[in-house]
Formats: sequence, structure tokens, C-alpha cells
Amino acid sequence: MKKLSILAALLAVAVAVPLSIGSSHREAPNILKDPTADNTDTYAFTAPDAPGSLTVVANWIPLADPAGGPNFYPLDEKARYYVKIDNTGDGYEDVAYRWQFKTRFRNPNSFLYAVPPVGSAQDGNLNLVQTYDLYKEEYNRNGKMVRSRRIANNAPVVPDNIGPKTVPNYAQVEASGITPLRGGGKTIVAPADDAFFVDLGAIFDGINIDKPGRPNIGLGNQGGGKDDVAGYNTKSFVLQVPEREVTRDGKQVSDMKAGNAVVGVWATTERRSLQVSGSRKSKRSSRWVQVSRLGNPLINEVIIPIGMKDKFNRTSPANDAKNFGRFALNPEPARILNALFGLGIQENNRTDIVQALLTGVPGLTQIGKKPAAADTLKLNLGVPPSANPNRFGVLAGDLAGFPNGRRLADDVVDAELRVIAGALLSPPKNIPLGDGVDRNDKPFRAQFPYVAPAFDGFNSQLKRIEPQHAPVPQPPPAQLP
Ligand SMILES: [Ca+2]
Ligand SMILES: [Ca+2]
Ligand SMILES: [Ca+2]
Repeated sequence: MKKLSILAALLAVAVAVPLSIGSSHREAPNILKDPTADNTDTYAFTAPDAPGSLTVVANWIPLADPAGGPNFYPLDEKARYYVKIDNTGDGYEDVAYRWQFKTRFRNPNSFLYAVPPVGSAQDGNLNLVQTYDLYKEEYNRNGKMVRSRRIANNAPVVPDNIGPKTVPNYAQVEASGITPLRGGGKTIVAPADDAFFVDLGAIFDGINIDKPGRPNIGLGNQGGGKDDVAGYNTKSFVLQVPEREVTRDGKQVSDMKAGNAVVGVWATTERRSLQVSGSRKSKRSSRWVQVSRLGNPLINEVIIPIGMKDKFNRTSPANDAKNFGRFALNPEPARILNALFGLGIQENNRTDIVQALLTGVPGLTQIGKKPAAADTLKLNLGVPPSANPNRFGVLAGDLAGFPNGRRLADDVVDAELRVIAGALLSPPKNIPLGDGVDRNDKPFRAQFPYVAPAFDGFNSQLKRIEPQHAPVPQPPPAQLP
């Protein structure tokens, strides 16, 4: 048992080392220098309280320390933030939602983000004010934009959660940022607890992992890990729209076998190709280029080699088969695991991985008859939400979870480790891999916006580490004359 546990832990090391901290937090050489444009995770699901709607959570800005004042974490008005949807299976977007931000300071002479108290997302006491317009773009089969419609204008970004003195009722402020959309549905852009959970420290310190009090950490289903993303915030864009807004025929989905049932979802960021920080002149003189993208979790982390990661971020899912198919078909993690431990994991022709993540599972997440192998998060909108969600999703027979879309609570680290080990092969090779962290540090919400509320700066526990050095000797107190 112990031997297996250490083995599993080492496996986790080998697979998870390239994933930095989070599912796509700072994963590639260029984007790690550009946190406001960095997609960290994308989720797509049918929310139990919103049947008939697609719900997407797309997160940007990794590892935001809740106490990171005085400016905290504004989004970049010089970037374009997208959620994209492919409903034809070619890997090109047919529908795209684009958020465009504006930033201003009410009082440039103050250092404060806000003057207490702040009671809403539009409160006049906020010094740093961000708003956005949201556009819905539609594309034809040739990839040409045929329609762009503004479905929200001048909507407020929910301010960062400074602390109880500045924002005494944060839930009220957050709720005031929920914005209804023309055409139906709603959106919010708000700081939130980062929904991704992973024990990175234990994975890096793999050899030392069986220490007293934290046994079996590598065995996935036995807990004992510590969530290294716990206590951090991110920026969540939550979008909920009627299915008819995103399906290929513009109609609601009748059931999971319907021809319009599956959509592929991913998020991207674009910047001007020649952009100098602070320069206004360059704004009109260069075209928009994609600098980040994220569909399935961990693809650019563990499947794409380091020399190709920036290319992955700037290319379209439509070209994934040509650009990166060989890396999914012959995944490096399988080779590493075998070289180190001789586990006999199938290294080549891993059509099971290509199908689960790229072409889709026939009858569940495949779009159309001949889908492209594209890294989009494929969701069958006809599958009703599960009454008893399982963190392993489809691997555990829960068809409403990953890789049929991705719910906030799905344990994608454990699920993908097990898929790489062979859980979807026939016959399946079942190795109970995992990082020992089974759930997020905060409970998710049953209602929009579903993510857990942002940690506040004043009460942040991130830096509460007892000093380990001896106290500095102090001179005797001075006597007042
Ligand atoms: Ca398409
Ligand atoms: Ca969290
Ligand atoms: Ca886990």
C-alpha cells in the first residue's frame, strides 16, 4: 500500500510539474508576463437553477492576493476578453461574447481605491471605476463576422473586496453588479475565490509526501492534500444565456440526442499586435492578435511542450489537430510515467485522450458527424444537471460533469491523471491517482454567479504565517522626562 502511494505521488510529480500553479495560471513563457490577459480556467455547465441556459465561468488574472492594494486587480481596457462558442464542430467560433472595459479614477489625487463606505458597484465613493460593454458577435461558415450586437452597455465591474470597513456588505455590492442582457440571460464580472484546487506543494515535494499526518496523499480518493490556490482570488466573468442564443439552429435543445445539443466553449484574450504600454498612438495602428486561450483544463500545461506553449496561445482550436495533435496522441506524461516506473501505460495512439478532449465522445460531446480535433470544452446542453454530482464526472458515470463541460467542483486534476493512466482505454487501466485535494476551499453557490465570493483584503489569511526567527532585541523603553 505504502509503495503504491509513493509511486502514485511520484507519478503526480512527473505529470504535474509543468502545470505551474493552477490549471492554466502562468503556464507559457509569454503570458506569464501579462497577468491581466492570462486565462486561468474555463467552465461550462447547465446550472441546476437555470435549465435551458448555457452557463460559462471564464477566469482571468492568476493568484490575486486579496490584500493586493492600493490598485488591486483591474482588467485591461486595452485588451479584448472573449468567450467563444463553436456549434458546428469545426473548431471555429460561431458565436463570441466580447467584453470591452473602460477605466477611470474619480479622484486622481487620492491613493485610495475607495472611500468607506461602498454600498454598490456604482457607488460614488469608489475611486477606481471600471465599466464594460458586452458584445455578442456572430460568424458565418467562412469565419466572417456577420453580426455584432451590444447586449450590455456601461455595466459596472464589481469592485475588489477591500475589507469590511470599505465594503460593509460585500454580498450586496456583488449582487448590484449582475447585469441583464438584451436577448435574455445575465452576466457579471467580479472578483471571486479561485475555483481551481490543487496541492502543488506536495506534488513538488513528492519524495517527502508520506510524512506523518498526511498519508496516502498521492491516492486521489483519500484526501490529505492542501489546496495551494486556497485564499487567492481571480476575476470571474460569469455568463448565462438561453440555449437558443448559442445553438447552431438558434433553437432550445430538446434532449441530449438533438442535433443542436453540443457546443464547444473556450475563452481567449486579444491585444493589439504593436502595443506599447501607455501609448495612445499605437491603438489604431495595429491589428488584434490572440495572446491567450483556454478550453479544456491542463492541455497547454501537460500536453503541449514548452517550446510550443506560446504558439498554442495564439492559434485557433480549428488548427489543433495539425499543430498539436501528435502531442495528444502520444502524450509525454505517459512516456515519463513509464520511463520512471515501468507502469505499462499505453504511450502512443492514444485515441481515447483525443476523443475525450478534442473530437468529443460520440453520443455525448461530439459535435456533428466529422468534428475537428479541437481543444474546446464540449458541453451537451441536453444532459440534465446531476442530482448527485460526482467530482470525477463521466469517469464515475455522472454524465453531467467533466469532460461533458466542466463544473466548478469537478476534480479535473485527478480525472485527467487517471485518463492519462488509461481509465478510458478498453480494457481500462485504473490507477487511483490524485493530489489529495478533492474540493475547493470555499463552498460554491447554488445560485448565480455560482463561484464562491471573493476573499477580502483585511481578513486575508494568505500571509498569516508565524515568524520563525527569534524576536529582535528591543532597547529598554525611553523614560519621559
Ligand atoms: Ca464553428
Ligand atoms: Ca479556491
Ligand atoms: Ca484533486
